[in-house]
Amino acid sequence: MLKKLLITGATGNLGAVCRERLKPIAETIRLSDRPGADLGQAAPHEELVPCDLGDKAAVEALVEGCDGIVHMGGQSVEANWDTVRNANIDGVFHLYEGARKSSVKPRIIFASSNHAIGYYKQTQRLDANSTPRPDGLYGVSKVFGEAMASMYHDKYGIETASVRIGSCFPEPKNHRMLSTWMSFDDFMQLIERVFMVPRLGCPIVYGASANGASWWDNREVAYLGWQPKDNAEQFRAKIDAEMDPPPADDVNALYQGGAFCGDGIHED
Ligand code: NAI
Ligand code: 15L
Repeated sequence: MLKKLLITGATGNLGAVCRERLKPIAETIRLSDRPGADLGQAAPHEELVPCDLGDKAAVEALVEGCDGIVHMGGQSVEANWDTVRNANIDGVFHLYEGARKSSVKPRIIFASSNHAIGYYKQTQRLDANSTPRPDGLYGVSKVFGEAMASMYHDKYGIETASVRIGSCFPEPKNHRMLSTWMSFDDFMQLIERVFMVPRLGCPIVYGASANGASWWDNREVAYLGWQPKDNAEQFRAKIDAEMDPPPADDVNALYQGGAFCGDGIHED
């Protein structure tokens, strides 16, 4: 059991799920989000520590003493460079500097994204050795995060699972997500396995359920013992009834990153 688990981005979609579901794996959970975000009341096992990821001193203090970190905080879709840089470039540097300086060496889950590999065609099959093909500034920031995880592992032995999350929502919302969807149950099981396995290293994991239409191969991380149980196929008939599939020449049908590949650079 972890002594103190830090969850960043705790008021976000996935941070809130982690807050609710990860209680059994840690004695204390330290919850953080940006100042002003509504973290609510602290339960007896919780600590609330708001801070902006762009504030180096505050992030280093946030990380101190935590033996586990689920790093969900950050800019979670495409945005202008200042926004992406502050949360996902500076923020990740601050988090790893906090980890390096901490009195306790933490194990980290980094919420990477399928947008780190978004420009691969949907006809291609990827595994942990597939080189990045980011589909925007946001995707580039996730590649940066994976590189930071790798460097801090090689130099300082800090272990991180970089999870290239597909689409983690209650249900898949469109035809593309029949391939990219990850259920909350499967994600929580993955997080538990990452903290349970004796040696983690610094793997890349594709964050998707056992989808019949998957593009991703997680054989390289079989040692985690993660066995996703859900399959987006259970929603195919519902999605077919709700919408037409995208035309074959649409980015949503061509590229793994879908609509993000059709988005330009956000200038402000
Ligand atoms: P979200 O946008 O709901 O939550 C992100 C949280 O980070 C928010 O609560 C926000 O206030 C916080 N945050 C943003 N900038 C910050 C800053 N400068 N300082 C402190 N906190 C800041 O996103 P969601 O869906 O919960 O995703 C969590 C993580 O997983 C994100 O890093 C996202 O990029 C990644 N991800 C999520 C996917 C999904 O399907 N939900 C897919 C791929 C990656
Ligand atoms: C992401 O990286 C986003 O954080 C999430 O909101 C979804 O857009 C997801 O990718 C996706 O590609 O479906």
